[in-house]
Amino acid sequence: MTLFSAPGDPWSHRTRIVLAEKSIGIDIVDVEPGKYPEDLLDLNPYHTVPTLVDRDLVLYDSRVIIEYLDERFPHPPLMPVDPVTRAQFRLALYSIERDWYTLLQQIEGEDKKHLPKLRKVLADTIVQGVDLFKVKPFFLSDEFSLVDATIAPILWRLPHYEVELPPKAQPILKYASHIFSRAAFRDSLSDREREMRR
Ligand SMILES: N[C@@H](CCC(=O)N[C@@H](CS)C(=O)NCC(=O)O)C(=O)O
Repeated sequence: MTLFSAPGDPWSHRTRIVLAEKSIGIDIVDVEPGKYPEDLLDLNPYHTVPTLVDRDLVLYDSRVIIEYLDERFPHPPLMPVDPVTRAQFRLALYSIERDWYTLLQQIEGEDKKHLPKLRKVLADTIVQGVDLFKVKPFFLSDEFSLVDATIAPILWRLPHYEVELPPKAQPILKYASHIFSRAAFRDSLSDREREMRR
């Protein structure tokens, strides 16, 4: 299997976290946004990373990829079994992608004028969910899940993008250091991501 991944991209990062949690051996091809190689452009009509190649199967969109990995490599399972909790976790994935990832993408974008406002909106959006991080060691669960793999790349990047969480976000910071201390999380980091917190 091959994963085309950008070293600073949070969508690629969540895919690398899932690979590391499941100890899946894979060739990771580092590519730079705007300079993707021809073979990647031919494989993925949307010209995005991450893109996974598993023999004849080509998958893009990190959600499609991580759900495939969880089904193809069932141990350890990264989604709950019961349909209601699964649906709730899928809803959490949807909200984090739609709210947190979209805001981070805007912060990464060109328009410096709106940066302070966008940083504050992202911090406020994250803090809104603080109670969800008080209940269990992982996101609403005793076990690490795809939701944790999705949250972690954003929390990891907050200092790099100068997004400051207020004091009441303490349970989120505690949750974050718990996730960041996992061996799989450390293994998932590209050199560029390591630099983000040096
Ligand atoms: N929803 C997609 C988003 C992927 C995405 O936007 N990837 C960026 C990473 S930088 C990308 O490849 N953009 C195209 C480009 O920069 O040329 C996913 O989950 O994979």
